[in-house]
Amino acid sequence: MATAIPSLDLDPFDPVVLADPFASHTGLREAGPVVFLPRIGCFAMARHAEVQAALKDFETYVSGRGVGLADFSREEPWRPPSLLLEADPPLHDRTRNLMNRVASLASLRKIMPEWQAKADALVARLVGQGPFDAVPELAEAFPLSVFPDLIGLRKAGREHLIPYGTIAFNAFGPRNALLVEAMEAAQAATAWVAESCKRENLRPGGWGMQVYEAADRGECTQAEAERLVRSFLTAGVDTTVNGIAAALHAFVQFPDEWQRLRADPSLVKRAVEESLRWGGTVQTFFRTTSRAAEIAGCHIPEGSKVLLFLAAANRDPRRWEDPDRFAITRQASGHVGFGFGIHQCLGQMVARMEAEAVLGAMIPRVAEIREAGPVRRRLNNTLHAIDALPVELVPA
Ligand code: OVM
Repeated sequence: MATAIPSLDLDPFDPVVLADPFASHTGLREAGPVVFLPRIGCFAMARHAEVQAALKDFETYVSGRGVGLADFSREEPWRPPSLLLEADPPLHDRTRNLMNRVASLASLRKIMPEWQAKADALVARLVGQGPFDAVPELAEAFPLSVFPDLIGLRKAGREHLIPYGTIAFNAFGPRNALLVEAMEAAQAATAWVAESCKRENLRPGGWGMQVYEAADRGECTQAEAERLVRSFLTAGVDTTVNGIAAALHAFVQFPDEWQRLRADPSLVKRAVEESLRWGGTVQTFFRTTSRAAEIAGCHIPEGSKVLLFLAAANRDPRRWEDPDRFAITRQASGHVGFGFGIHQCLGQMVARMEAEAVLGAMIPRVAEIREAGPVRRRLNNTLHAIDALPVELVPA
């Protein structure tokens, strides 16, 4: 006997839902291990156990038909598919192994002192300056000061990186006003990114050029290298910007946790992990069933789109105690903020290192992170993004 799958009258891409996605998570989790969303014609999972199980079973829940609402076997994707995110084995494993060697922990460790010095200088400038908007001046400024140089991008036009990320993350949802507006606003960004991925526009020594050098060794074609470099540019900026913003926002809302971190700076890695669990930067990703699936006694037919609520899984009370509480001393590992399984975030160490550098710079210098105005959201079909975060950093 199959367990009946309840229907829920929820459009996850409705602006009201996007403005406060956490409000809909309880209903999604409590309706059942699998729910059907007739408003978008997709199945959905929001509990940690099922989200993780689906991510683990990459042969049933495939990525090659797109990880957004569009089924690439029926609809043409808005750009040539990513050779990592929107690919399945064996192609995925070949490209992923190549990219893992480029985006290595060893190369990141080498540059961490340089990143820390940059974060220290940036924070030193912002402390005691009165109120400022932490989104442009810190959450955007820091990643933009380190990541494009890591890839080896040309200097001119880097302002296109965030608008391009906005398009890409909106494109996982329906063709709603958010996507149409992002595309219209950032036509030039798409062209700039395409140009920037070309070999002649990448600096020697950067991660971008290293992908081409892997192509020279026969690990992929030159055309594949160009598209793999695009993955760095698409996935590496908007995500870390909003990850840092979410961490700052968490400490604004839980000031005692900032004092706890200042009292024991060795908690910084835990704090970053907890903000990844709590913050919900990447809210959702889809998979498509390659065959009939059974999960928690529920039957999902072949060819179904399944929406996985990563951020809801990260606050599932079945998995975490008092999940809505931001608590830096908790064991947050096991969160699915970076996904799980073969597609788990390639750049996760970049994201962690950037956040650690920012918090590390703030710990000795900032006695208090004071709210200086209302937080404003930037609605996006995939990201839980912050548009404005007015704060004042009280000097230590
Ligand atoms: C990609 C990619 C990977 C992860 C996330 C993402 C837009 C894109 O390979 O292009 O979001």
